[in-house]
Amino acid sequence: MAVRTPSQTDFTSRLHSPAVAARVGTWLGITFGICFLTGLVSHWAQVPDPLVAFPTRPAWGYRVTQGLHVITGTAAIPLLLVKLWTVYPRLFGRVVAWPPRAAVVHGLERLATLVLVASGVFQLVTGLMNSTQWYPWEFSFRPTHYAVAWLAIGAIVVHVALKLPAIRGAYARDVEEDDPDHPPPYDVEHSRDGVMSRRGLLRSTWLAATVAVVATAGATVPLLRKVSVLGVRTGDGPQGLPINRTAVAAGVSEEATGSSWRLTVLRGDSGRRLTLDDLRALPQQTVELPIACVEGWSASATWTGPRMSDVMALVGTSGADVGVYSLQTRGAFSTSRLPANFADDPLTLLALEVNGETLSPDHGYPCRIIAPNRPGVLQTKWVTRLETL
Ligand SMILES: Nc1nc2c(c(=O)[nH]1)N[C@H]1C(S)=C(S)[C@@H](COP(=O)(O)O)O[C@H]1N2
Ligand SMILES: [Mo]
Repeated sequence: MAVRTPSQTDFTSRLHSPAVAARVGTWLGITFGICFLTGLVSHWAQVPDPLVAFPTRPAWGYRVTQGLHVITGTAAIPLLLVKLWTVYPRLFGRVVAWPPRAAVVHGLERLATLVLVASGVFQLVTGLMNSTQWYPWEFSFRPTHYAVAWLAIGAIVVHVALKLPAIRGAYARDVEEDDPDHPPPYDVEHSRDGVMSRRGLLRSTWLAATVAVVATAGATVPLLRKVSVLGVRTGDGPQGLPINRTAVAAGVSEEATGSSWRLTVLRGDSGRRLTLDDLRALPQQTVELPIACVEGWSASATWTGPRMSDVMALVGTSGADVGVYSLQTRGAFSTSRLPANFADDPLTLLALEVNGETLSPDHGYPCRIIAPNRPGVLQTKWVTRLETL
């Protein structure tokens, strides 16, 4: 039997059309755009020493931007799958074009498409895996996801610019109508009507994206908690708050957090060693602040403890970044850097209690950082040392 590569004319479904591609592509562009912008915010919040300080207000800001990041990324998954399916017969199109100018444009278009597909799939797959806490790769997630985001957004800009005439054309007529100037490559008379109209495909696509959002958004939108069957975090957990990593998983023993525990506060050569009772003797504040995990879940809680600025004032004046070190010995989350504007903020606490109870071991007993507008990953638990940087 002779085997041959298919050509575009073999794909006779009317669903493989610019009419569908342009419409799904628009929503894909919107979701990737929101993902990109909210991703920049998340990156800014996490770089150790940014050019411009990340603001401490609004206190709920990171909860909203990171929630949006993960929700729009999730919605983009069904959109990307439909878009790829709609356009994939074009892979089998003519590679060589003539005259040279057309060949250059065509080559560029193909290159942009290749970068776009590769980076888009990479971002959604690694992002989804990250939001389920599955890290089977060797590379560091955040810098990689950040670098590839620029590739993706660049390729989107080139792709949209090159496709603008086709996009305009697609929106100029009804979805079910073909462009008479650019008829489909196959014999329209004998095209397969298939099981679905283009409108039907678009409706199913919007529905799939909505289901994906509703099934996961409850991780951060309290009203949706009950319906979000796929929500990575349910809002349950000891003391009414989910746990990211338990004390056992972090290698933090009961012995280390027992009566021998001390908090070392350092400023240059001068330092203090404080007991838990010393911290309790400082003026106590109660604030309501969310934990907003980069993985997309978030939950609000009431925290009580001394202000960070009051603790640091024990060793001198404020105004410096503070290094935060935990009892956890390994792992990237065992330390964090508290920028000066966060360390001085009246809402930033060295929390001893959550929701009216002493912190449970898993929530960071004896004490943890809680600061406004800060990624969860930087709200360090089991703190043992603070040091001005
Ligand atoms: N020492 C330490 N602190 C940590 C972590 C960690 O792994 N180790 N995880 C962080 C992450 S990713 C999040 S989202 C929050 C979650 O806080 P919770 O487990 O009390 O809800 O803790 C942060 N603090
Ligand atoms: Mo997190």
